[in-house]
Amino acid sequence: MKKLLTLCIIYQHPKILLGMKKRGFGAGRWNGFGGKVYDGEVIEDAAKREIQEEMGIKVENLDKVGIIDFEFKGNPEILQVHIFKSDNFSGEPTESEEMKPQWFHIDGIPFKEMWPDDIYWMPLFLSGKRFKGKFLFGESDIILEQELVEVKEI
Ligand code: 6OG
Repeated sequence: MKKLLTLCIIYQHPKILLGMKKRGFGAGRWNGFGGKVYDGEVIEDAAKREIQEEMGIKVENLDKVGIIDFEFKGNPEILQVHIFKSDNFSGEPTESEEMKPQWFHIDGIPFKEMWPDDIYWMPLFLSGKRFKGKFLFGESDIILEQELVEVKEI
């Protein structure tokens, strides 16, 4: 079974906007903003909706830069995360019940407090590349297998 999710990072060089996830899946980690795509919902619309819900800002121009499939050993479900980038928004990033937004300089991204896959694809993200990948996680969210390739189109 495949579950579609979105993940959006606002990138205004040299800073990116991340949020501390306060509850649910990935709580305690810094991450981009996003969540589940509803049945019948356009993926990009889901990304915009989640950004609005999680920090109260509106984004118009989303650029899809990556797709990564995540699997957890012993669980048949595949989380397919569609990763977007945006460089502009309207409104003020505001803390919600789910996320606490914060800007980070790209030389100070808190990888130790992020999902362990992020350190692999973030350099591609920051350098304007597009990518596809697959990560298999084991116990304690350790990466057991990974594939990551740069692609021309997504
Ligand atoms: P909710 O299910 O709470 O949204 N997400 C991941 N992000 C990274 N960087 N690595 C992962 O490795 C991830 N798995 C899920 C997608 C969950 C949010 O977390 C992202 C969504 O933005 C396993 O609504």
